[in-house]
Amino acid sequence: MTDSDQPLGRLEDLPQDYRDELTKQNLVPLWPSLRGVLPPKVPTRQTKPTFWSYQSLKPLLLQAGELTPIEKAERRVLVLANPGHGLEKMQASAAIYLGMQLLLPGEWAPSHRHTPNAVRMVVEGEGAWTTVDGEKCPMSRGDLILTPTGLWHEHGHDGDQPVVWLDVLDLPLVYYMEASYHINGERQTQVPGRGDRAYARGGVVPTPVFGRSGKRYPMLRYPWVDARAALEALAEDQPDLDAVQITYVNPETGDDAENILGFYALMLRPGQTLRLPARSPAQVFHLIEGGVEVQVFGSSFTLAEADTCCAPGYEAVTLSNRLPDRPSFIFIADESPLHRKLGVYENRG
Ligand code: GTQ
Repeated sequence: MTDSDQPLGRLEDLPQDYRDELTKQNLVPLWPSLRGVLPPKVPTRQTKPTFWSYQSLKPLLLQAGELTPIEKAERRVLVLANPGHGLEKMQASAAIYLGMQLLLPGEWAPSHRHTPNAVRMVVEGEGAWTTVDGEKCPMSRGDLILTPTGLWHEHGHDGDQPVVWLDVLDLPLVYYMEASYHINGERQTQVPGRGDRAYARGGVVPTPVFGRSGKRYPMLRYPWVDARAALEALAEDQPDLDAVQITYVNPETGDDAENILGFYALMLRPGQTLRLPARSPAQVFHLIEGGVEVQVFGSSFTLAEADTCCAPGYEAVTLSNRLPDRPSFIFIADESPLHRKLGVYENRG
């Protein structure tokens, strides 16, 4: 037995009148809780590997469209909640919030801005758009749209079928920090200019006379056609490359697209199995195309298109493409930018 395994004194070992006096003065003895907050070697994780089937949740989401008008919801969302944290906490992991949002033809989710950062991954339906700080971003399947901290955003829908997208926010962390709030605003006026066009070609960036744009968020929409083409080119160009993966970045600086959560797209070659090493951040996997089995920490999930699952940090994850003749494409969100900034990022292999 090493020192760190020594059992420490318990609360019950202390006389009741002493404990009462501590409580009266808002004091707590550390030692009965020390191992709880600083467990040996591996952190305690509330985040349980959890799977959400799109086919199963979609009828409930459409039902929400009948039960609750958009005016009564503002954002008509079913939250993908991790039972390990308690469903009422509405979190997928310590820092990640996931929601499936429904917008029906003609509906409008009014303009607001808030401190948490968000992205939307479009799941199905055509004709919707999100306007972010005046830039109107069309929403097509697989597109990633950023609504970073403090930027005005509203959603509208000119198509004729329901549109569904996956919201990924760092809400649990920002709420925990007591820094989460929103402000409602007026309908935005569209401004000219589209980041997804200006930055459509990698390696070259717009350079107005006085230098680079200097915008923290120069690109707000990452079209799936471009991300997918980048993955296919990578795979073709490097036949031996295992992790055919791209990161969604700020095209001006190469930094992560947002400050707290990281966003990636991964292509699995036909029949490929890929082991992701055990790293400290929790992760979310959402299948854009194909069929994938995800194994993590004794759980195994079979993801069909539009299905989502999450994995706690400090666990290796194995991804297998179940299709022998076609690639599969996964959207991944994780807590890496946060862990790196805090200095707690680990890769344990
Ligand atoms: O679309 O602005 O899932 O503000 C949660 C909070 C979506 C949104 C969510 C939000 C939004």
